[in-house]
Amino acid sequence: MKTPTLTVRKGLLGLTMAAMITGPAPVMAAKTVHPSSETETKYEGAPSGVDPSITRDMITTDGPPMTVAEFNRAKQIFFERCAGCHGVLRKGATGKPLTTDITRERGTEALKAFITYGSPAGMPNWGTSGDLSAEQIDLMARYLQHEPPQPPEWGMKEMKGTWKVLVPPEKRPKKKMNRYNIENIFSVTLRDAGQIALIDGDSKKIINVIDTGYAVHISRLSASGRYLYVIGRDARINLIDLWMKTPETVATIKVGMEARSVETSKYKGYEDKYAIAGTYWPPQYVIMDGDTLEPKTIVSTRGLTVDTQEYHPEPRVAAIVASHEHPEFIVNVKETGKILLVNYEDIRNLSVTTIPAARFLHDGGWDATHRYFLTAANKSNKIAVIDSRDRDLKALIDVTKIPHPGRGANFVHPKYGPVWGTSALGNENITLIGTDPVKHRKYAWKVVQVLKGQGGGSLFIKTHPKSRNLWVDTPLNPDPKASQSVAVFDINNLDKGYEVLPIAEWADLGDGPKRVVQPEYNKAGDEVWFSVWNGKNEKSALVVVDDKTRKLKAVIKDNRLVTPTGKFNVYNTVHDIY
Ligand code: DHE
Repeated sequence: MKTPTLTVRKGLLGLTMAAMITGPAPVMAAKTVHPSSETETKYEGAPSGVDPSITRDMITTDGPPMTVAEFNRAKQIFFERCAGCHGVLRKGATGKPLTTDITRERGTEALKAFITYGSPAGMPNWGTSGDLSAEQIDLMARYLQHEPPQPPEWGMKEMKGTWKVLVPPEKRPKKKMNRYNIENIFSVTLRDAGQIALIDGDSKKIINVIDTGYAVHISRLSASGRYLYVIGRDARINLIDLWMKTPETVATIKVGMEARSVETSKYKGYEDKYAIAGTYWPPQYVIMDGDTLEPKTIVSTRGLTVDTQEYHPEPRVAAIVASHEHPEFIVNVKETGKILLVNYEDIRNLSVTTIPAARFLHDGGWDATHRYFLTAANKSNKIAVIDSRDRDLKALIDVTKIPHPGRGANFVHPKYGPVWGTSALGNENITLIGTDPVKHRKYAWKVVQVLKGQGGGSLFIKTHPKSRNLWVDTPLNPDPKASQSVAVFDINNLDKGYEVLPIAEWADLGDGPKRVVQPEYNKAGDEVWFSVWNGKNEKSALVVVDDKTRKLKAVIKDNRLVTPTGKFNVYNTVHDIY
């Protein structure tokens, strides 16, 4: 058995199946349209960040005959294509559990049929779509009847083995050493390049492109607005000092093998004292020193699910926000459906309030007062509302279908007062929820209006306190007319419906999927930036729209802008303006 070697696999996301699997080129069947939503497949089925070559494998005699080489090929396919939905340990996540008690009962022929044809519930038709050959499907059907390989854990020793302070705090600038308007800098995810681009929002020029974790995911800011925390899907965190002459990484650490979220402490008196990161694998979170990323306390999230109260070995950490009401991090745990309020006053003797919400917690954001955290339990079709002051669940609100808010959008509705909105992966609904339990009591924590957007496949919705526009993207919609444009509503006249802006056309990039993703405002709130997310080997761009006129203002093109997706304006991210 190979000794676990951890290799950071840049661009793993870009590897095609053919490059991964030796052996006879798969015979691709004619592609057919998938019965379930293609959207979900594109979104949930991203490759796992865990390196398959380091798992402990046990090919038991109870499963169908397989050689080690076959097992390893099947394992590679599973980690690349299936772990995102079914979990690394196959205990089930947004996809069904595939543990051997279930798969052996089904047997090889039934599993082959299921993998070939898929299901309307979201399982892709890997055979009839031509993605997997009959031989590969036979391999997978036998593989699933063996115990799932288990990646190694990742504890303090492993974290400290990757932890580097490149510039100690005492050696960092005592004042800002550059002339940038830092509050209007954008940190832009360059997803498949494993980098971020720092762009000066005033001049639209790239300040620096910094290597980060592979398939870098999100950026978050320190309370001070000086430091940027960037996390990659491979769970590598970069701490970047924006005061340096050219902003650069000053500390880095790898907190696991797969991750999505990072945040710093924001409560008065504790600003940036701690940073926290949550991982998909291993399922845990770690509290670190905010200034250096030194790991301090690691806590597993393994435990029982809120609904059936059964043990789950792989509850992944999704969104994390920092409370302004108490010295606490609010941590979404996806597969158990629990929201943890982690109190950091004493990180040796952690006190954690556990709030049962709903399974498959994902992303979310604050209401306009920054007291209430509204978060999607997306595959449960619910929005949970957490009162960060009273530390309890205010409501579980039914919405459809597969809500995906990002951090959501807050505005004052002409009739219902303050509302928070989410769009959805599974349909064209844009759901508005009342968020004012004082002056608009009867609308609080209820769906007050459902707008109809361009279609499903929406990921992000955004507005700004100085704007009357509500922007809704649909990057994962199968129709390029929707995925390559954006819908914008007039908040003063929502019933009028939306206007469509041809963002990808304005970027004028030529071939490729050119998905328009994630509206993000500048500090002044008079520009909206969009990513035109093209293929890894095609040209991408950022498009800047004038928020007042809704006219094209600028297109930022540069060969270094490889698959731009999330953009995080420093001022708006520090102050949770969305
Ligand atoms: Fe994300 C936020 C998880 C795919 C772009 N994404 C998040 C958050 C989670 C998450 C838990 C909230 C973090 C927080 O607030 O602390 N994302 C996942 C996945 O599990 C999923 C579905 C598949 C995967 O394997 O990663 C996934 N995400 C994607 C993409 O494919 C996107 C569109 C492109 C990309 O860059 O990978 C993408 N996710 C984003 C962005 C945010 C995000 C831009 C932050 C939005 C914000 O405004 O805060």
